[in-house]
Amino acid sequence: MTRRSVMTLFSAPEEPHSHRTRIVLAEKGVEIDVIDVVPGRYPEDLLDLNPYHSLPTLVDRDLVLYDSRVIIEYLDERFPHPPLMPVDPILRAQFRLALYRIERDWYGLAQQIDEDHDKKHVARDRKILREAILQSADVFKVKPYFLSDEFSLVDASIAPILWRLRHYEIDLPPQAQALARYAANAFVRPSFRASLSEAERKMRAE
Ligand SMILES: N[C@@H](CCC(=O)N[C@@H](CS)C(=O)NCC(=O)O)C(=O)O
Repeated sequence: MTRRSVMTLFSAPEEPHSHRTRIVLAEKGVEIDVIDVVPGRYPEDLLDLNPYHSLPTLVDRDLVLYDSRVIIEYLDERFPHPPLMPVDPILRAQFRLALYRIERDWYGLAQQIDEDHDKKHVARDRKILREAILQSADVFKVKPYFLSDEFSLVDASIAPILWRLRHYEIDLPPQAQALARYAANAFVRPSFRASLSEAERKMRAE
């Protein structure tokens, strides 16, 4: 079911912060105008609305939000079903901590890989990101999703990075089966398929 909405998302079609926002929108079944923005070529409206000119930026009537974390938490509260955060305060705190670490470590490195022009730096960042992902692999043995039977904001944040592993030229070893299974679970979700931009679809085209 789609809900009527007048929201607009300014989105970077190749970029994980925008991707996780599109996944959450699709999970919630929110109808939205997605405006693909090429970084550096921002529409006038966006320059007026967001002092940081960052993507993604969400416009919901008079409300303008930026920073993907602020946006996805807002969407989860504005459209409570299906809930994408646990109810228990301790679990919520653990999920928030996971979001913090994914943003700081994985998203930070991914951005450096995409933006740094120094080959040595990129090779170093690839290696660090690969190790960080492998270090977390045991978490994915426990449940189908991150510490849960239900898909959450944490999964919506991890999936864009796992989707891009080939794009980042990162191979996972055969021992990382649980991680591969977890990724496959996320990628087959209708919301995940619906979230993909053309450029993202091509990232894993055979
Ligand atoms: N913390 C922000 C980071 C987003 C981000 O880095 N977006 C890039 C994507 S292209 C961007 O807008 N860069 C251009 C800029 O910051 O001017 C978020 O979570 O939304």
